[in-house]
Amino acid sequence: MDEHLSVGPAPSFYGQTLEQHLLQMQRRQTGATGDFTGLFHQIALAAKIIASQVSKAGLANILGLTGDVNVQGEEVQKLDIFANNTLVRCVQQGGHVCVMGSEEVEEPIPIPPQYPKGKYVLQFDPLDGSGNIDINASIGTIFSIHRRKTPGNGPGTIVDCLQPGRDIVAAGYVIYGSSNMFVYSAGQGVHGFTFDPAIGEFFLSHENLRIPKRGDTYSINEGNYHKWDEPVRAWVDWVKRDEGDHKAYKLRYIGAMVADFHRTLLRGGIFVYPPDRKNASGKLRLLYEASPLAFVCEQAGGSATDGTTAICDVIPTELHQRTPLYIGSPDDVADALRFVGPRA
Ligand code: AHM
Ligand code: MG
Repeated sequence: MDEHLSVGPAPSFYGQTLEQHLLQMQRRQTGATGDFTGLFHQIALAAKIIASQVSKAGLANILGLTGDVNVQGEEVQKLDIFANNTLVRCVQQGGHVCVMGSEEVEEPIPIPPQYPKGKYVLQFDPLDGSGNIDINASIGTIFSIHRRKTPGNGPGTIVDCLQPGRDIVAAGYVIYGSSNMFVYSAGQGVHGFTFDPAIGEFFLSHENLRIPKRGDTYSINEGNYHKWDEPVRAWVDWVKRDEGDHKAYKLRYIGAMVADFHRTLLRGGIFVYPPDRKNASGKLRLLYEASPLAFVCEQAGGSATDGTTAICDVIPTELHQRTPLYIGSPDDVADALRFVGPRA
């Protein structure tokens, strides 16, 4: 009789949360103070708040342009500002960072005097691909964490911000898409967590992600074809042609790097934003767009270059420095470099 009693559907199995995963990693590190886990907790909190606003952007009447122009000379959308302020407010009081850098703010962001200054530096693009907001397509947040370089425990400076990808302690991104995901690496592989809105937590869904050695997709704004240098055009002409063993690649481009990169990470292939006649150094920003994704990509077995140097080895000289970017499966990046790389 008892076996016929219904107690509702069997509970679904939930794996490790982002926080549990971080705590487990922390326990493996001798001398870990919990600072790092605390900082991640604040970033994850900001991500949840941003995700919640993004998902009801239309309802919340938050769509549209503020009319301001950001430091990149682009019109700022309301959610960009909201995302920026959310990250700053969630992180600044935690005592884990000494300075921050954001795509939306011209100068390094100081920690207000009433809060303690920590040993980390956080840099971020609060809402990458914000042009996609109005059409309900994926957007994301990108971040990187470095150790501070300036001595002591006073306010951090621009020196703390201008560090190469090679010195990143952890980096990742949050994608606000058909589901919301938090993907990060702290130098021990790349791990992806999917948000369950009913529970309000990110759960481990993609452990130890590895990018395929080669894919079958290229991702580039081909509308710029006539603004590119000849080597970039030659590579694109080749990549979409059947030639010997090489089969023509598919083109996918949503116009939000987090989304294009996420697909590239899972399925393989290459994402490219080359220099062009309008943007001599490319369009993407080194410190809070290219470097963090290059770090994640390398950790997943992929590669990332500006055409000459591995992105992680580029020494930044400016907070909002731009860089060309070729990122993805190692064999696909190597193929692109045969066309655009330094001549042997
Ligand atoms: P944003 O940070 O202002 O949103 O700009 C960066 C975005 C990337 O996400 C995307 O890959 C690229 O700009 C798209 O540029 P384009 O429209 O020139 O193809
Ligand atoms: Mg961006």
